[in-house]
Order: sequence, then structure tokens, then C-alpha cells
Amino acid sequence: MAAAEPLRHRAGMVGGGVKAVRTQVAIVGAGPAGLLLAQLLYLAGIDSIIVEARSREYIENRVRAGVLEHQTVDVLNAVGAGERMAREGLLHHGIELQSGNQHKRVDFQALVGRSVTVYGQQEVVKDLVALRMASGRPLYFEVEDVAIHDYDSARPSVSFITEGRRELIECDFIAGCDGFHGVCRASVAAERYEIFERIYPFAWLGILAHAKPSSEELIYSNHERGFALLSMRSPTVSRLYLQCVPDEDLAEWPDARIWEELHLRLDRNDFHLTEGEIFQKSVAPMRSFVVEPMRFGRLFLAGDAAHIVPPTGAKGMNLAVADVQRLASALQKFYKTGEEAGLDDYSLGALQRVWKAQRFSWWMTSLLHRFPDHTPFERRRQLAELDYVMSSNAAEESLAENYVGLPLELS
Ligand code: FAS
Ligand code: PHB
Repeated sequence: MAAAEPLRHRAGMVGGGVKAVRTQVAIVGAGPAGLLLAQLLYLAGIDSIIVEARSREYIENRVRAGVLEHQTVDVLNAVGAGERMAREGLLHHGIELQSGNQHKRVDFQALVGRSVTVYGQQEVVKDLVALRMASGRPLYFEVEDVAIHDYDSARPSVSFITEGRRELIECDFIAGCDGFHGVCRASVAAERYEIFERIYPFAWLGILAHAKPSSEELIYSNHERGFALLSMRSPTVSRLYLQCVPDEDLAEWPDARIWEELHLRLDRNDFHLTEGEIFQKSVAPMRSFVVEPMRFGRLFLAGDAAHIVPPTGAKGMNLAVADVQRLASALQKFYKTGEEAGLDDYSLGALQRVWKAQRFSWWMTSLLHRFPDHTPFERRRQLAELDYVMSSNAAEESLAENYVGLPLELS
């Protein structure tokens, strides 16, 4: 496969009055994966076009993850998206584990010499969209009827409708960064991939509140009544989560009941939660999901399009970032030297990291949630494991190195 010379996207008409544009990489989805990939490619002189189903306003206000691994922070700084993060992000050197009245701080700095940053995913998206706008490269918002074509050929393409007219992107590669419910994975024939899945018998009821965070660092609580998590977004905004049933009805959860339950699961003799006005609430399902492989000809899946982790390990967005770092590095090598090894290794390399993050996220979820089908023995065993983790340096170190982010080896 000859290395295509760098080129700017060109426009022309193809049959049926469809306007065609040409680029090197067509990116479907403007979440953290798609936007970061576009910026990494732009800085490497590789052209791309992004198509996004939602509006700019919608993606910049979609509340999701909040914890950035140290290498996610490094790559955002490297692509020029670090200025506001440095100003508004919160550097955390540890987390707290809690079991009833027992609690233990896991000191990341002391254990592994690295830390995490608390900075909302929508802030990362805002920073990357601003960079995209500044680059002048195309990002189509509110597109409809996106379809991918001929990704097993040397000339794949992506068609979509924008402002009522159909357009076609002719490209060398398609990056499927369109999330779990996107069109890219759904376009691949089922016999070409294998699905690995675990659906958990609970969900997370999450809130944002104008309440000063009651703790300097995150608190993960395993309580008789279920899991709870104290997180934050800023010195004045708290982010809190409660374990609930998968089909929980938010109408059953007036603010007072939410605070009452959070107090029950997080308060201790020496700790009392501060309340505030709740301005956002949502219920997020919990699943572990992996598709293998993550590449189909010239279609490369990245992020939630290929894998979902339960948020207990705070890995979702960080995995998406690691995928596109690997994909960008492989594309860069291809366009520079024609070398395909990186592209051929992409799926295996990405899946190696994905499965380690799946293991850690499943383990944190298993350690900290009430399982309705647990026998009394399994409950005691779970609490004994939590007690072990809260009293063993070796166990804490393992948790810490996974939480801050395992080293990213790019081939
Ligand atoms: P994304 O889903 O972020 O982005 C995909 C983009 O593709 C979206 O903008 C979508 O509109 C677009 N798209 C979809 N279909 C399209 C189509 N046909 N055509 C064009 N565009 C299309 N992780 C945590 O660590 N902590 C959390 O608390 C947490 N909470 C979460 C809550 C929810 C409800 C969800 C779904 C995820 C949560 N995650 C959390 C995980 C989250 O952070 C994801 O891992 C992260 O968003 C993945 O980023 P992307 O792969 O870029 O996918
Ligand atoms: C969050 O702040 O949204 C958050 C933090 C840690 C998690 C999950 C979510 O494990």
C-alpha cells in the first residue's frame, strides 16, 4: 500500500449531484477520541475531516467522565489543549477507600510517584473543539444518516447529510470514534468480530451539585446500602454517585432523598457531607464490553466504539485517548514511510491495554458494589478483600499503578 502524499481536502461533484470531498482520514464522532485524533493528525501534517451527529453546544455540555490519567494529561498538553486544564484541573495525589466507618487513603505519590487530574470530560471536549476551530480544518456538526463505504478497499468513503444535502468524503482511512451506539461498529458484519460482555445488575445515579466538595480527594465507599462515590468538578461543584437498580426511575429520587442516601453511605463519625443545589442528575448503566478485532480493512475503531468499562475505575475516557495515540502514531508512520506495521499491530496493541483496564474496572466494581445475588459468604469474602486492600501496601500499590494509568507502550 503506497504512502499517499500529504494533501489538502479537495471538493468535486460525484454522481447524483453529491458533493465529494477528499481527505486522508475521515473521523466519525467528535468525542474525546475523534477530536484528539484529529489534533494529533493535524500536528503531524495529516489531513482529516470530522463528522458529528450532535450540535457543538450538546457535546460541550454532555456530563461524563472526570478523572484524567497522568498520560492523558501529558498528551493533552502536548497537543496544545493543556492551558485551561492546568488552570482549572485539580491535581489529586490519592483517593480514599471506605467500608462502613473504616477508611484508608491510597497515596498515589508515595506508592507509584504519579497522580491524576480531576477535570470534566466536557471541558476536555470544549478545549479540543476550540483547537479544531483554530486549525480551520473541517468539523461538521449535526450531520445525519452517516454511512461508511468500501472500507475493505483502498478507497473507503463516508457519506452523510449536512444542511439537507448529501456529501461524500473520499479518504484513505476511516476512524470510527462514534461511541457505543455509533454507526461504524454497527456497519461491520457480525461474523467479522467477537463480542465479550458483562452487564452488571446495577447502575449509577449521578448528580452535579453547587456544593463545596466535602473532601479534598475522591471517596469510594462500599456500604451495606450500596456503593457511593464522592467526586468533584471544581472547588464549588461536587459530583456524586449512588449505586441504584439498572432501570432506576429518577422521578422516584427527589433531591432530599438523594442527599439522605448519600449521607447514609458516605458520612462517618469524622466526616459529614456538605449539601448544595443539585443542577444535574442522570442514571448510567454499568457494563463491560469489548469487540475484537478493532480494525476492519481501512476502518479503525477507537474508544467507546470498541470497548466500554464500568466507570468505577475511571478508565473510559483515558482508554479512548490511549487508542487514538496509538492510531495516530501508526498513521504517521504510514504517511511518512509507507510502513504498515503500526496499522497492522493497532488492534492487538490497543486490546492489550483495553483488557488490563477491563480487568481493573471489573475488579474495582466487584470490590465496591453490593451484588443482589451475593450469598452471605460472598459478601464476607468481598469485605475481607476490601479490608486486605485497605491494609496491604502491595495491594494498594497495585491499585495505585492501575488507577493513575499503566505505562502506554506505542510500538
Ligand atoms: P463518545 O461517546 O464520547 O463520543 C462519540 C461521539 O460520536 C459523540 O459525540 C456522538 O454524538 C458521536 N456519534 C455517535 N453516533 C454518530 C453517528 N452515527 N454519526 C456521527 N457522530 C456520531 N467514564 C468515566 O471514566 N467516568 C464517568 O463518570 C463516566 N460517565 C459516563 C457516563 C455515560 C452516560 C457514558 C456513556 C460514558 C461515561 N463514561 C465515564 C465513559 C466515557 O467517558 C467514555 O469512555 C468516553 O466518552 C469515550 O469517548 P469516545 O470514544 O470519544 O466516545
Ligand atoms: C467522575 O468524577 O465523574 C468520576 C470519578 C471517578 C470515577 C468515575 C467518575 O471512578
